[in-house]
Amino acid sequence: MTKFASCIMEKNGPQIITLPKIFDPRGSLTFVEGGRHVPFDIMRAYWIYDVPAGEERGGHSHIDMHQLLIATGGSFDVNVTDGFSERTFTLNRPFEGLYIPPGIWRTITNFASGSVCLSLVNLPYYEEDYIREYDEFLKRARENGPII
Ligand code: T46
Repeated sequence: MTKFASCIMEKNGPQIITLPKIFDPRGSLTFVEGGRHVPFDIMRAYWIYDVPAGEERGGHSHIDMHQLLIATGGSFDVNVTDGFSERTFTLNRPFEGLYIPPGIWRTITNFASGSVCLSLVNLPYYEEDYIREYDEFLKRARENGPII
């Protein structure tokens, strides 16, 4: 975290980061810079959309991946746990992102029709970074201690 001194974080766990919002009569604009607004370099972006009603995404944790999730359109819930406690964040504002550090199990639920979930992360895609078995996640969580 020290590398990113300009990114002010209250704590290390999952948290909402309010991004700059440039109001303009033509419409609003929001931007994000790696290392400035989020405590990691942004290497990859992907987005989830056309989610059928009642479907759920996620259901895993990451070993090294830092992430910012943004509802660029619509609304959904991000349920996070560190294996000790859990929280639910509702994302529905394009100028707010949910920062998720490594070691957090997440599920994304309650997608409103037409929602888009943008994800900005610090790593390329590789399956070895995923923990997809909840028992394995809990074992690692007990070794690492609480984050939330
Ligand atoms: C996360 C949540 C929010 C790729 O080939 N490249 C990629 O960059 C990504 C993200 C996925 N994929 C492939 C891997 C799977 O065959 O796309 C397929 C679906 O991925 P997955 O089942 O992991 O999707 P979600 O919605 O469960 O999870 C995704 C991200 O993988 C994950 O990092 O945090 O969105």
